[in-house]
Amino acid sequence: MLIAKLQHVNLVRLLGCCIHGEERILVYEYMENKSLDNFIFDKSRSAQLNWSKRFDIILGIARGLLYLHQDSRYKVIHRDLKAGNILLDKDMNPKISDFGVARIFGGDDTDSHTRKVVGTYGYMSPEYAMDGVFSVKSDVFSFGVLVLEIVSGRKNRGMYSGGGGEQTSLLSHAWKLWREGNALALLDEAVAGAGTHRGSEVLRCVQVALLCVQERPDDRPHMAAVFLALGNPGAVLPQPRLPGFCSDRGSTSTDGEWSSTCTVNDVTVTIVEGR
Ligand SMILES: *[C@@H]1O[C@H](CO)[C@@H](O)[C@H](O)[C@H]1NC(C)=O
Ligand SMILES: CC(=O)N[C@H]1CO[C@H](CO)[C@@H](O)[C@@H]1O
Repeated sequence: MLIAKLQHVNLVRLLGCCIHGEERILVYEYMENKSLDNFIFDKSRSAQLNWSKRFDIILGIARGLLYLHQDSRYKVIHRDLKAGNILLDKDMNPKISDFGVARIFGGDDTDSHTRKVVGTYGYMSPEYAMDGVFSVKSDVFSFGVLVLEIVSGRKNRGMYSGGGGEQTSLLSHAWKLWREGNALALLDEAVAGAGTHRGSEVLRCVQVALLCVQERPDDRPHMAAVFLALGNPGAVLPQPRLPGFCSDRGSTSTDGEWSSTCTVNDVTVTIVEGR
């Protein structure tokens, strides 16, 4: 019932359903180009997604999520936003799918607790993964991860070599490059090589994504602000603070080539990378 009532160009459309004995089937519109993860994480197919297409996809996902959070008559928290849940139609327009775990909220509820944490590691915000607290801001966190994945062509799950031989997650890798003023290096080689990207747009996407994945939910922007920031070249954006989960990587070692002190929630955390 919920899915049928939600209609937006960036949400997959439900055509019908079938409940027959044990079998429950939802029938969606057909998505010719499968899902986003098939493209961005695949070496041969990622080249088919140039920067302007990726940027369109990011804007489309933001539009769909803004609708779920704010512009539909219901307030819906998706709870499992990830590359595999972004379907692509024949023109590569993104459509958010899989509302299996979505929650619908009345006007005044802002967040909620659950004992059953459902979602996908790598996309879950710290407060949701650890305490089962979810809100629109946990979706915003997942959106930030997704944007970093679209920009870089890398999965947040799994570790990457950060260059100096050390292993690093996508979030801390992005944060490190941002702090070094080298965020353009995050761009997928398949895109960077083509040379048709607009650097200022890439940087704005990375900055917005880092704002979305900040540790404290209150520091993260709402989707309305995210959408405005993405589409507005003149937007003046705050400097992001330390991303979620990255404080775990705090280390007492100071002999790294890169280190940074950041204040999070009145606690001073030192990150050392590149040992
Ligand atoms: C990006 O790819 C699309 C097709 O997917 C094409 O229409 C467009 O011209 C390309 N843009 C650039 C800047 O190469
Ligand atoms: C980039 C890409 O693979 N696009 C395909 C999406 O689906 C349409 C319809 O099947 C194809 O024509 C496109 O080539």
